[in-house]
Amino acid sequence: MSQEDANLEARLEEQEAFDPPESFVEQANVTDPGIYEEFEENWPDCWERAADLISWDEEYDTVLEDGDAPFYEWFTGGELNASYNCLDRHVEDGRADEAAIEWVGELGETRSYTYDELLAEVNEFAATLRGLGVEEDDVVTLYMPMIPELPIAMLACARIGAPHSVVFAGFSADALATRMNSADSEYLVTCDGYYRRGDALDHISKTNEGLEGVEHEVSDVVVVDRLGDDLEHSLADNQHDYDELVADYEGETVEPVSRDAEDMLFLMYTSGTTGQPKGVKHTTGGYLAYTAWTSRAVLDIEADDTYWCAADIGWITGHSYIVYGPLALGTTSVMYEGTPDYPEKDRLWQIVEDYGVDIFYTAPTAIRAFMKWGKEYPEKHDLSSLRLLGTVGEPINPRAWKWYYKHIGNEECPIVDTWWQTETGGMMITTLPGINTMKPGSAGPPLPGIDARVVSASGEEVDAGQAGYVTVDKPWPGMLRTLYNNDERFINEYWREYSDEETDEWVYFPEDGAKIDDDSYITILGRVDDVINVSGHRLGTMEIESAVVGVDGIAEAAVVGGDHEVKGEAVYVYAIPEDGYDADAELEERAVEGVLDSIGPIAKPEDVVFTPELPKTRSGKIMRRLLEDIASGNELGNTSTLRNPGVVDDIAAQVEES
Ligand code: 6R9
Repeated sequence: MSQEDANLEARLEEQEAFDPPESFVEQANVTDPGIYEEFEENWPDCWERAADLISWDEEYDTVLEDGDAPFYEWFTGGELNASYNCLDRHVEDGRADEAAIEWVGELGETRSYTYDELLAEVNEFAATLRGLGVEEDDVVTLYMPMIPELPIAMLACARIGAPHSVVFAGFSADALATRMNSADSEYLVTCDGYYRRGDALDHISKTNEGLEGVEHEVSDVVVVDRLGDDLEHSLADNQHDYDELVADYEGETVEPVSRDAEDMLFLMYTSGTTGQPKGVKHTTGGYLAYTAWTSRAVLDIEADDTYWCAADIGWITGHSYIVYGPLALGTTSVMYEGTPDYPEKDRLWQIVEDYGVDIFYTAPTAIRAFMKWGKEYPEKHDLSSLRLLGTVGEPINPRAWKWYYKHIGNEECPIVDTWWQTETGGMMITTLPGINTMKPGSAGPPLPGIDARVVSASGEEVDAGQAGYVTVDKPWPGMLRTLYNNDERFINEYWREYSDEETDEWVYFPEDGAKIDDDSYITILGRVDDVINVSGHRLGTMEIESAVVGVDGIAEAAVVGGDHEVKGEAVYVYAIPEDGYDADAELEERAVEGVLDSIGPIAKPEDVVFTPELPKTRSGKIMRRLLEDIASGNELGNTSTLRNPGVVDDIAAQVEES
């Protein structure tokens, strides 16, 4: 390292607060610090500012309807169509020839869709879905990787008022079946396969295996041909080739259906405390207004920008900030099919340079990988088009933040560290990039109008410097409305903990721990439930445990998250073999297979440790904390409350050996 570099590193390391660069502030969408007070004084009508970013077919009568809390309703009486808002209105505004989606395939091919072209594709696929018999309110499952047909299908569903349920393509056949069963979904759009690191991956076999587990009749399956001759496969009677089917509807248009603001736009399944994934329900008006508003205020998106969220549309981040928010604002959204290190570790920076990306949004796990690969990769490229950087999905450590700030942003781009969840629909806690000082590692204050706090177990706000739990004490437009077909679980999961049902005061509990700083900034510490965060992806330990226990030869298992340098957390399995089975490499392999089959490669265990016993309290509960400490290589906590304290040392010794 040169002396100059070393000085710079030393300066950065010490610096704890960063003011937004002047050049950014001068042009930012939101710059008046008075916005916080304005929202507070004018709550809930302040949210009309978000609703004003949307075109309504029918104006709403009421901003917030809280008569049946916590089943809140937003912008009631209003009617709108999300696909109209993301497409038609921009075409009508004379922006037909502006790029809506710039797609980059892993093998190097590109596809560019102007707003006019995207609208035409969406119209044709909407007509196709109608032709298959899809009606308003039928849930259509989309099991697709990062190919343009995915956002096209989402917007086509939105156009005809059919909620979509996107299942991440990396999820297993079982996961597809569970979600289709839960949503009673009779239609599926999928593809033959896709490319990963240059290899053609078979997706249709996995799809077919999943379909075998669907308990009701599936009317139609539409299959996008992504691999051409690279994969031979046959189609069953109810399966149709996407292109052939759509060809029958060439040039057709479909009038966007006016949806009630509170009609469901989509379902998104996410992991929770129990083994069953939760079907988070988002509605049309509040969600679209909220994602558009946060895209504008936090990501600073303008129509003329080229914006890139390098997430997968199979997760909420991609729904809100690749598709709905950015397209509602009429910007250009970049979509990349592949991995960041294929063919080389500078792939993303090549794309930033090629497209002149203005705004880049990714996860800390990716940033830690970039750091590991080295600054020479971004240095090969001209990244001067960048104006703003963002992160999402997990806490970012200050070192990674500073690396991102310096080596990607050249100290000229503010970073927004945005805390939010599948359930919140959009960002909740983050700095506003044109207003607030940034503190690496701390997400920042709650957004204007968001009443997030850090409280103790009994619900009292904690003092500065103290840790506690995040709560949100007032509703917001992007919030989930319920868990699909399960109002009771909705109340139990999110509202029971801190609400006072007698006085009808409802408090949302996101199940995250946090610390409050003396300037009211919130530092998120992580999940406080049985959910672990692997590379920014949310996984339920219970789901993984049931997969492991489902393997022949395994009697009991405990799954925990342990610290991991790049992934943040990684999956560690502790398992007791059944009598008569050897704790050998074969059993370990089958345990890993079990997880891959029931969830997918993202949940792949880092290590499987066999043990004759698991550490348990006297009441028989597995002490996960201790296993987490072992997995993370931490000092072991108190073991005196255990029924079987000796087992902990045995396990720890075994882990050290391996
Ligand atoms: C958007 C998304 C939600 C969980 C959430 C929290 C963690 C998300 C974060 C963050 C620290 C951030 N999380 N953003 N933790 N800082 N900026 O990731 O949704 O997949 O539902 O995960 O992710 O623990 O509760 P989702």
